[in-house]
Amino acid sequence: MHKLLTLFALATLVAAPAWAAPQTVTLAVSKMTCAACPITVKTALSRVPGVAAVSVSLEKKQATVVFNDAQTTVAALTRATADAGYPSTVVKGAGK
Ligand SMILES: [Cu+2]
Repeated sequence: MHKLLTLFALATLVAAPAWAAPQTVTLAVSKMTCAACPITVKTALSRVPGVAAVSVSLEKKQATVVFNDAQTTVAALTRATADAGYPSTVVKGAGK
């Protein structure tokens, strides 16, 4: 019985990445200098398919993004901000 539970736990771990799961990532966004910048960044991130929520802080120069990892990747998010003129790097979360 114990062995069976272990196997089940392993199977769950292996299967997990195939399921759609909401992920949260915090990005450090450079070049935000005025009140309009966060709006541009937020719009750029919101347009990425799979993004569920975006909040951008001008004070912290950070964007927090909730996204579906079956539809998009952190790389696509950082590319979106860079394309809008604000290169970003991952601060924490999503580990990929
Ligand atoms: Cu600005």
